[in-house]
Amino acid sequence: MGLCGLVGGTIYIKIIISSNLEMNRIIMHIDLDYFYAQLEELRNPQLAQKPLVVCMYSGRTLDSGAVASANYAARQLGVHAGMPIIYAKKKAPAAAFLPADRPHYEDVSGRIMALFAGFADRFEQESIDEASLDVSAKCAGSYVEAKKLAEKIKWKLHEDERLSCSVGVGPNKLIAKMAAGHRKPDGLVVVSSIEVKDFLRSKAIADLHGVGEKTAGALAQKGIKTIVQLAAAPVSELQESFGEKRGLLLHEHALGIDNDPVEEKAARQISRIVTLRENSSDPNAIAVHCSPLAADIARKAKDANVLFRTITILLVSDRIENITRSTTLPGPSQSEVDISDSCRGLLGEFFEKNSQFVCRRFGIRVSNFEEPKAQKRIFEY
Ligand code: DGT
Ligand code: CA
Ligand code: CA
Repeated sequence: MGLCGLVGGTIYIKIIISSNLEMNRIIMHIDLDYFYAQLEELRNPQLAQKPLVVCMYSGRTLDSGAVASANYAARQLGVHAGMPIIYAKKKAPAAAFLPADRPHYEDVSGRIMALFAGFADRFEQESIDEASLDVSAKCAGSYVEAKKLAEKIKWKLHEDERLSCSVGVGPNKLIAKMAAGHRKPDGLVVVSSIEVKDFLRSKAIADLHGVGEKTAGALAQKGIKTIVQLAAAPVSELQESFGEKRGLLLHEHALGIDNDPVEEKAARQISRIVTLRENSSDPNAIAVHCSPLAADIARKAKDANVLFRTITILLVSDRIENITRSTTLPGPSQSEVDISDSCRGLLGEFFEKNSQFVCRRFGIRVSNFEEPKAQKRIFEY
């Protein structure tokens, strides 16, 4: 595109490189399938074919609390996340009901996120089981390459962790996330920029990011029931009802526009794990690893300019059970000695009660960071 202008009586021509020479932005969104429930199936393979429900028990009464995740067999019976456990038991009386083991899910999530990050130009963890990857340069702006990369990531995730995920590829975060949700479980949906319009036409308005039940209701009252209708609505009208920012966002999203960048976030945890030369049930033998691991972690915490408060030991048994034990310091720390002392204490306490436990791998994690001041990316292991 050429741009002509007249400045001070002289004509100059400025050449602007045409935008179609710029590389396509390609974003990948990955969402792990029925995450907590899938992890529980891995630990208890005999449960895999049966309905399985992972619960957050509130502790008030025996069954009070809500469903966190359900496998597909349980979903077929009508169980879903957020449902009170009592209802879930009525819908699926024969299902296995397990308490959520958040430290374990976080351990696995940490490993998986580190794996995903390695495939991206830029990486952003969105939740315990979701991430956005900017792969524009990696795939040289090609959707064909992006699809191949997605297949590779899915394969690697299965190879390393025996887990499945659903992947969406699109020109921005919004479309990538919607594409990931389009075919679940084990899905891979690519929506290239020219397919965005048709893709959005096929989706319900409630599938649009930012449109919850309440917004959908308010839009329906205005006669807006589809994404196409939302895209055609005057922005000013949307802004009147939903505020300037939200109104504009709804309008843009209905058109498939989303300029939100994939942003690298500071680490939320730092950890290191080692495989013992010999399996052991002796806390003193395992504790020889405390100092070197603590030194490594403390150095990484200093590099990243973060202070931690929580220290966790990770123990993997010879039967691949994962155990974690944590302690929280009275104040934020960056000290190697704080880490190794805490870990020796945790090891002693654990083996006092579990003298039969045969440890194969031992790790340390620090988390609960104080105001990270650096934007450095550090992933564990
Ligand atoms: P999906 O993605 O449809 O295959 O199923 P999930 O189970 O992966 O669901 P997702 O992606 O919405 O959430 C990821 C994890 O976050 C899930 O495994 C458990 C947890 N989670 C989700 N919804 C809730 C909830 O309502 N309450 C609690 N406590 N945890 C939840
Ligand atoms: Ca999920
Ligand atoms: Ca999710």
